[in-house]
Parts: sequence; C-alpha cells; structure tokens
Amino acid sequence: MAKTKYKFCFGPWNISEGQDPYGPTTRPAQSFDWKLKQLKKHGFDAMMFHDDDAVPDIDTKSERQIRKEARALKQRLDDLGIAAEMVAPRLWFAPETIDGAYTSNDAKCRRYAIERSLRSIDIANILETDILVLWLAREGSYIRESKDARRGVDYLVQAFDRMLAHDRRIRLSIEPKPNEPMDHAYIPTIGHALAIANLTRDPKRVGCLIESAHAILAGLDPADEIDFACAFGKLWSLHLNDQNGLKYDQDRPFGCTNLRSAFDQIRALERNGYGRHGEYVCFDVHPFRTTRPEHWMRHLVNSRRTFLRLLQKARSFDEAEAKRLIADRNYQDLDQLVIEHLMGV
Ligand code: XUL
Ligand code: MN
Repeated sequence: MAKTKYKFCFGPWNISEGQDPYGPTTRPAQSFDWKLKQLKKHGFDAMMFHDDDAVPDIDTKSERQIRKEARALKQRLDDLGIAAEMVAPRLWFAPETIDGAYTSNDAKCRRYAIERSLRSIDIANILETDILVLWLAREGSYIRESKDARRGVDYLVQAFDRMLAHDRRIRLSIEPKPNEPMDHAYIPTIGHALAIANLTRDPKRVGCLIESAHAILAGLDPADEIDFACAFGKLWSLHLNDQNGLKYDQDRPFGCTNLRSAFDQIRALERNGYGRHGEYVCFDVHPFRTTRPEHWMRHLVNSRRTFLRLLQKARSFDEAEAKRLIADRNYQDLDQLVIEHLMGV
C-alpha cells in the first residue's frame, strides 16, 4: 500500500507569548497575519481555529456579522492556500462559563454555551471544515458536592444533540483531558468520549481527538489511546506534543521527553492508516517561556521534524525480526531492538 503523506497543522495559540500563572508575557504579540504566513513557510498545510481566533470578540457580534467575518477569513485562507482543520468553541473565557459551560448549574449559562457552539458550527461551515473540536475545559468539578455528575452527562448529551441537529454534516470531535483547569473533568479519556457518543442522537458523528499530553496526564499510553479510537473509526484529529509526568499541562515539543512513546504513537498511526481520509497531524505545542522572538517557530518546526524523522524510524523498523522475537516471547531482546533502532546503532 502507498505510504501516507501526512499533512500538518497548528493553531494561532501555539505561537504564544510566554505568560504563565506566575508571570506576564515574555514576547510581544505577533499579528494574526504573521501567524498565517508562517504555516506554508514551515511546511504546514492547515490552521486550527478557536471560534474567536476566526471571529475576534465573537460575543459582541450578531450572527450576520459573524458570518461576514468568517467569509472574509475564508477568502484570506484561500488566497494563501491554507485549509481550516477545525473550529472549537472557546467555552472557558466568558463570565457565563465560570461554573462550567454545557454543565453549568445555571440554565442561562448552559444556553449561552449551546448558542455559542452553534455559531462555531456556522463558522466551521463557512471555513469548509466539518470538524467541531470540543475541549470540555470547565465541564467537571472543583468540589464533588457542587455538581451532580449524572445530570452532567444528561446536559452534555443535550448540548451535543443540539449541535448535531443544527447541522447534519458536522462531526463532533471530543478532546478529553482528565484535569486542569478542573480538579476532575467529566470526559477524562477516549473511552469516556466514545461511550458518551452512544447516548447522542447520531453516534456516528461523535468521535474524538487525542492529545498526547492529555493521555499521559490520565496515566495512559497515547499510542494505546490511538489504537483504541481507531478501532472504532473515530480518531478524527490529533494533537501531538509531550508531557513530563503528572504535573501541569506542558504542551512540550513532540518527542522531547518520551521519544520512545512518540515512536510508538507514529507506529500506531501508521498501522491504522491515520491521515488516509484527510485527517491532519496537529502539534498542540507551546514555546518555552525563555524563547526569544527570533526563535519563535522552532517548537513547531522541531516537532514536525521529529515526527518526520521518527516516521522514517517507524518505516525502517525491522518488523520481521520483531515478529521472530515476539514468537519466541523474547521481549528482552525486542526491547533492545527498539532501543538500538532509536539510537541508530
Ligand atoms: C487544552 C488544549 C486546547 C485545545 C483546543 O489543554 O489542548 O488547546 O486543544 O481548544
Ligand atoms: Mn489540545
């Protein structure tokens, strides 16, 4: 079978300015146009968009104005030859989402979250992507007793059903993350995402997005999560990055900490034919706070480069020898085969 030619993308938020909870920005903001121009220049094909990356100050604008601005953006993307990979409602900034979005205890706030998601779908339509990414940032609890998790599931299903009914082509791609900003999230793993899909009015159109760091934060192996999602035909998007253990979400360059796991993730993508139906490889990585403005694209360029180098490694792995060692249950030497292959000896 012909080898997959992978397509790459990132989001404007991946060219971040260095702020963290303890200190301000360390780089001056770059314009949106500058960010768009970096894509092609560095071998990327598409951009991911939060709804308000596409239409800034979206909450202050009418539906008509939102559509107008989305159409103008589409024109700019076409001029530059860039696709929109997905749109994601940013449901974690507005005052209405302080106590959760779809699962807020306040009915008015739940309505806000749904309405805003419908506008995101309108933008996705105009940008010609059928993927709506749902990172359910504030759907969970700080304090267990403040929420009813059973009702939370019902609220999530009601919200997903409204989105599925709004547009019969849109596909919801749920991006699980076990914690941060919440203490515990309601959809912490791919298993949860695929299970809740079955409660909706159209399970076929509810799938998932795997982020390597989020899987690691859940104590799971990202490669196994990829295989699991692909067994259901539901891996529709991917955020590759890295994470050094159980701490804050680090969004480190792909492979920088767990090189072997990065190799395993690529092997999982290869054996499942990820990318053959137009799926993109996105890097949800952030520059280190110390990065100088003149090195600002390196975390993205390097993640892509590591991906392509590891892809060569995956394609040149001695599968016959691995098979022989597996048949002999000689996992000690299989382990060494992988290590030496990665070390290039
Ligand atoms: C948060 C995260 C987000 C989503 C997009 O941890 O990964 O950037 O990927 O909203
Ligand atoms: Mn992500």
